[in-house]
Amino acid sequence: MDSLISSAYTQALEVIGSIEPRIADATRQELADQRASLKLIASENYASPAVLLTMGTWLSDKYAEGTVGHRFYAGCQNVDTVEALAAEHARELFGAPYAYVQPHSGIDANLVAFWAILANRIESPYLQKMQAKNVNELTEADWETLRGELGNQRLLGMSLDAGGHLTHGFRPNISGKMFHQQQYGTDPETGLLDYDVVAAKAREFKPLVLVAGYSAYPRRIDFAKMREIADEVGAVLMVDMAHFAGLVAGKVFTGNENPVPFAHVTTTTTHKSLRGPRGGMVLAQEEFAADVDRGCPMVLGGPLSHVMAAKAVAFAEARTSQFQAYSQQVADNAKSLAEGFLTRDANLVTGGTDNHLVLLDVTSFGLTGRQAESALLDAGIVTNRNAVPADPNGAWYTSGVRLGTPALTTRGLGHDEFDKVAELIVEVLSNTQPGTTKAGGPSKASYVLADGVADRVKAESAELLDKHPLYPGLVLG
Ligand code: DSN
Repeated sequence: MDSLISSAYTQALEVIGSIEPRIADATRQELADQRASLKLIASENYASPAVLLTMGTWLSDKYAEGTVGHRFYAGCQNVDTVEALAAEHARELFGAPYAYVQPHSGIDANLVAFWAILANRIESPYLQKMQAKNVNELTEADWETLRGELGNQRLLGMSLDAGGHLTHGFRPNISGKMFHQQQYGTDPETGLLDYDVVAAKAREFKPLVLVAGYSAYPRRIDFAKMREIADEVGAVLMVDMAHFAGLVAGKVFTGNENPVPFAHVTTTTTHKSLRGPRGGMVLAQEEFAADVDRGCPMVLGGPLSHVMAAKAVAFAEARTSQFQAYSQQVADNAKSLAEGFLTRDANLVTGGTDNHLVLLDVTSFGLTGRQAESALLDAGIVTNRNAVPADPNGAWYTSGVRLGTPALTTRGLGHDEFDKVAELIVEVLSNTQPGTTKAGGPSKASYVLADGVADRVKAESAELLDKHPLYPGLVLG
């Protein structure tokens, strides 16, 4: 198999290089760079060669707006097979009554979910006419009323600096503009979600949509409690599990920690801890299925058939016992990483983790997140800066660095190696000083990394990485 994969990619890059060599070169270089760095971006992973190869085919050439068996283009029989299979695998994997595998990204999935919730829950004669396709009966005044009704619905979601996502009602995002929004945060002392505070806000605000889920919260959520809150105030519970879908599929998050049985609508990406192709998906209870199904072409452009095919392959991989073991290791490794920081006196938001990520507060190193991210990159450690709750440095410079274990766990790193990763990170940050601006004042961006540290850390990382090669057996000729 290794030689087949090596020869497939070698030949593919030759074909690509014969047309645009710079693209072939960048693709080769990306593999080399990924192989040589410690990738700790919590939202990234390494998809299997089977998933990657599935994306590089002529399925990409087909337009297939609509849904299975109900397309706006002729000749979609094979795309129907692909989409139906991906949806079937997704339903089985997550125990969901309905799955929509067309969204191109997590943000697209959330937009489809928002539209489906509005269409399903707003009791508007105008909307009913629109759904019944009698749109020509609507006057300009009707449209005006409809826009007012749709545009003023209420959404309550977790704030960005507490770990929520942009699409959970962040003001500058479309979700914070199309909805009348309010946000819940985390406890200022513990950094933890306080369900009583969420419930109190929900009672007062009475949202149509209660959004749960996160991009940078290092803890699990009790979705039964969130559903209770939603039910009490008559809200729809929408869960964005983009970050932890792999932990749900891998049965690490079960019972109240699995959102799928509790949420009316669950959205996700497919490329993070789930380790599939870059893309999105919506899972829903039956009552929302017809509205979600209208995602394309009412919200989305034509589905990417080659990516839906790769989703089917990834879901087939995710139902194996190997994937379950992998997911458990992702969570175990995050604990090792967190312990590695705590034993070296570094500060973590919430004091630790019980999912796949840790949020390191770099204030105690005298750095901004931006300085820390850049210094770590110099040493071959790829992370992303991230706001911490009530961050004094805002969302651009930040005071934190977010670190996740899904990618390096795919490479095979384990407990002791993640402790070593924490040691290397602390070594870099302890040897980094904030720089100055051109005018000589304090800078939030520039930094000075002590001589020799980057090379020393790179050499130590190389020892870890060489033991766990990325795509072992893949040799480009
Ligand atoms: N870009 C994703 C992440 O890094 O969490 C969220 O959009």
